[in-house]
Amino acid sequence: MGILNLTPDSFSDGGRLLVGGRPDLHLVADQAQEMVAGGVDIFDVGGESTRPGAQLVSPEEELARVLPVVSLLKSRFAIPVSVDTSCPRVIAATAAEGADMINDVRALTRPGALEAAVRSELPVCLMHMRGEPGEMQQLADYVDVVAEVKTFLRERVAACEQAGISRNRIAIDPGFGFAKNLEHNLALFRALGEFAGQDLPLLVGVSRKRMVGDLLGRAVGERLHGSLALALLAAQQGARIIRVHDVAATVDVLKTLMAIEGA
Ligand code: YH5
Repeated sequence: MGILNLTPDSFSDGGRLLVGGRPDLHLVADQAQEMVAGGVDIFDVGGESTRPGAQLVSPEEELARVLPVVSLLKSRFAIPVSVDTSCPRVIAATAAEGADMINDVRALTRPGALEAAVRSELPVCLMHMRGEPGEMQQLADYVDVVAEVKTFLRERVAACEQAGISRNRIAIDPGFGFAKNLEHNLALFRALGEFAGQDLPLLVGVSRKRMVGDLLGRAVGERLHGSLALALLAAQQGARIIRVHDVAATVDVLKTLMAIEGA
């Protein structure tokens, strides 16, 4: 899964695809084309920054960032488009534009989000986090992080199934870096095999994150090698979707694993 970040947040890779605060469709098309050349399977388009301390974005602003890009990607590429959103209006509007999946870091807990996802009939990815991005690191407090994340995801999967999203449309994600410190991230990473064994596709996103920085003492621009190592280790433990910035490099790594595993 290749990340197309449409936020102005210059912390990681944000802002690179925007001109005057809005996505520049030439820049987006070039970035998407590079990902296609690298072997991307899914685009992930996001217009809300979830960085700690980031401003909340209005539905209007989020839609103005995301909708033209979904439209562009659907018209130019035969690659499924995931939308990284928690907002019911964004779910509905992007689904109508042809989006293929909803990736919600809030696991469809916002009022109206679950209903919008049901109406969209799209597959969903449910991710674990606590609180809101601005305060979430204060909530990084667990007795047993693996058990607590598992319980949360089990409850959200049950809520989705009850609302009418069938199990074969649900993926799960422990949410690396979201209300977690390094110790929590490591415990969850070591338990990825257990998450993968729950008969739902497992999505893992660690690309360039602070977890990599903490492990290696690397600034955000120097985290490729660590991100690739974690991508491989996640896939080896059964992760089915790896969310990354660096598609070509990650695809090479995953191809070597698939060759060795004979998959
Ligand atoms: C995720 O894990 N993450 S947005 C800080 C960074 C680098 C990257 C420089 N959306 C996930 O990618 N969706 C995000 O430090 C996600 N799983 C799913 N399903 C945060 C992000 C990032 C943050």
